[in-house]
Amino acid sequence: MSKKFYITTPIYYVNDVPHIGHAYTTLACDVLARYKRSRGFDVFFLTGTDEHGQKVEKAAQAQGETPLELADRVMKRFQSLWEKLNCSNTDFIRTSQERHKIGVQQMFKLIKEKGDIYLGEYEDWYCTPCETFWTEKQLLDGCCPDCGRQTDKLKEESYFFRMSKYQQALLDHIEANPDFIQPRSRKNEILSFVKEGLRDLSISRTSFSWGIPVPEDEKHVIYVWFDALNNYITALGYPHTESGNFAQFWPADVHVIGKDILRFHAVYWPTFLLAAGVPLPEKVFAHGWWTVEGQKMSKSLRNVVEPNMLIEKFGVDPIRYFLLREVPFGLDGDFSHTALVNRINSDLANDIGNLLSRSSAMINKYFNGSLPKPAVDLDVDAKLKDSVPETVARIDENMTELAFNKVLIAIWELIGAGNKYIDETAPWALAKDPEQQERLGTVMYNLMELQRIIALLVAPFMPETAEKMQAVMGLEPSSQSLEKNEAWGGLTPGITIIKAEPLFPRIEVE
Ligand code: ME8
Repeated sequence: MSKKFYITTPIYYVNDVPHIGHAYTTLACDVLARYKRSRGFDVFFLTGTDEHGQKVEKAAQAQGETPLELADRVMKRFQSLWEKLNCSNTDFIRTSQERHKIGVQQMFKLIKEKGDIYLGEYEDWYCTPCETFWTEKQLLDGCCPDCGRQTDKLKEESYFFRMSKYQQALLDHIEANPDFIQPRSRKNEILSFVKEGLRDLSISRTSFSWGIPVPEDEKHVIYVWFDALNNYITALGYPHTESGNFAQFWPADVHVIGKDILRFHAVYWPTFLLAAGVPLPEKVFAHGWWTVEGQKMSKSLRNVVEPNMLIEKFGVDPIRYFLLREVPFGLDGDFSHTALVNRINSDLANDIGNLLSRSSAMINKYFNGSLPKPAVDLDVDAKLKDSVPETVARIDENMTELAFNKVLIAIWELIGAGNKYIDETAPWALAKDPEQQERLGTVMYNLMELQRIIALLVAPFMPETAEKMQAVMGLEPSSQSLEKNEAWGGLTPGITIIKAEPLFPRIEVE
């Protein structure tokens, strides 16, 4: 049986439109999904939308549409962005789908029958005009954070999940599985939260109706997190656990999320699963937060970075590259146009772009576009070839850690080695001496062969660029698995090398 890999993004709320922060998470998952496929894994890559709740119900009302109509409209924007960004997700789950509802209700029933869901009373601050409950912490000077009016302490009947019962089991799991919460620096934050004591969790509401009804008590709808988190298993066919995707892919290998929702994924989710007797995910990875030109991204500051606009201006691959290269995954980062343009001009146009233009132009000039046979091997060649397996090993190691920026640094060192190889071997000088024809041929072969492998390595990050590079060498992208093609010597002498167009046009700085 082939190795499996199950990776998920958060499901995004439909009360916001997609921005660069959402794109970041989904792209990171896409890179890992593509890399794992290239390593021979059977990959299930899930994303989707979180569509229920009072906010969506109200926003729809305000616009004179049904909540489902609103969700249909916004979810399409997410879906079309993922297509544009070349995301290779296997499935797209919506919490309004029947398959999700069935799974969530089943889980609710099962935990309730076990006695870990019970009916109680939920007490919090209620804003009557907004019909919204707020926690003490959410209030602004005691008033509703949305409309600024007075709130009252109110009670509502609610179902509770006995989360307190699973405190010790969760602590034991976190201690026994040091990789469960990543980056490791975030583990302590979760440990101290759990050690302070887990309270039972309110998981239903009667104050709105846009949600999944509680089985056998339909005046309640299941409250957001119990609904949303279950997407990770309902998409695989839960409650059918014996066969199909659930049997093949669960437990998830990694849930990739932003640091804002770590607590829900590292505390609520595992306790739900413990109660339901479902194995826990292997890993939850919380990445950092993007600011824009030094400021928090927000609608009121009108600085929300819209991915479609960026794609139009700079192209898909530069955005994919920039987001994963600029900031170590796990840390916060700042998005600035200057940094983006600098990366495009230096790393993309200069480094990888020039290597292909220079080498393909020389093969066309000196060998009429026919790839020569390697013959004379010198130390400088051996050094270049040896750097390939070293780089691949670094990539494998860093991909496991989701250290995308380190993977890209390693690839760019290899690109740098290629450019240095041209300077050291000075093909233009060899070309002047007819006796050096074989040597010149060897240099040209090695340069192209290096780039055949570089194309494989950059493919998870920049799939279109990899295809363009492969097209220059007449290679079919579909047959390019890293697993089968990483060994030196894949290019057959005599094939035609096309003179490459620049991979990335330089951006003039205004
Ligand atoms: O929280 N920087 O959905 P959401 C980096 N529906 N990442 C960012 C970001 C930023 N400035 N802004 C958003 C939800 N993100 C729930 C999740 S999962 C069962 C339910 C990314 O639409 C980041 O991944 O608010 C964050 O976790 C996610 O968007 C929140 O998306």
